Amino acid sequence: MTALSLTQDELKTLVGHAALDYVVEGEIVGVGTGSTVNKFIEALGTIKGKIRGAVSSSVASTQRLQALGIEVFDSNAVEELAVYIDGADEIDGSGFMIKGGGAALTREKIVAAQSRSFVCIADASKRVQVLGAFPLPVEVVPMAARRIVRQFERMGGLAQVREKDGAALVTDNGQHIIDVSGLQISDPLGFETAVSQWPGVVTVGVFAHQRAHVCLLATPSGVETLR
Ligand code: ABF
Repeated sequence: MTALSLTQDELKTLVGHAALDYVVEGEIVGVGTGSTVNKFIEALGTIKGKIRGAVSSSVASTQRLQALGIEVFDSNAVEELAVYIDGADEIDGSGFMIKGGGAALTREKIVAAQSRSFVCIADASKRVQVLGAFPLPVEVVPMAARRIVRQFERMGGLAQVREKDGAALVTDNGQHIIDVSGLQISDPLGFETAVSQWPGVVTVGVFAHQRAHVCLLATPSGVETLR
């Protein structure tokens, strides 16, 4: 393939459009969150007459979908979804991901769990050998935040409560986010299982049990499909 000279924004547009191939006509599609997904949402607008609607993983994506005239269903009003399309902060060769940079990880994991297939859309900068260079987001109940910070520090991580406008960021679910840097997550399945048990952890941003089945990776040579 010839190398294309594309900006990161153009790469996101490319992969957002490529994801349309995975949308099942006549069905409700699971839609994630983030700047790459925003490109997918724009593309979805061009075929909105061919789908029943969407289940969304964030208030922000819901607003974008509705602005395009795409009906957004409550996840409880829908049974299994054929496909969930979302971005990632990191993805490894097994489809295990770190997600949550946009603070929507809990709803993202819920919609992913409701879907038969997870299609991850990302630019090539997100592909890693081992998860952990991107600070791991963990959504927590606020009263447990300090103790969970200390637990991550005992594992060798550097953890801090995410802030916005000088105060702790509050998620769509009314919770806080802890970002943990300095981890090397060599066993994503075991790590996700263990941290998910800690009291006060709502959702850990390792998506191993809800891994991606397909990864569409935008590269300067075009979109690569990894399975
Ligand atoms: C969501 O959006 C998140 O899980 C992840 O944090 C982020 C990726 O955003 P972007 O596409 O803007 O890099 O999928």
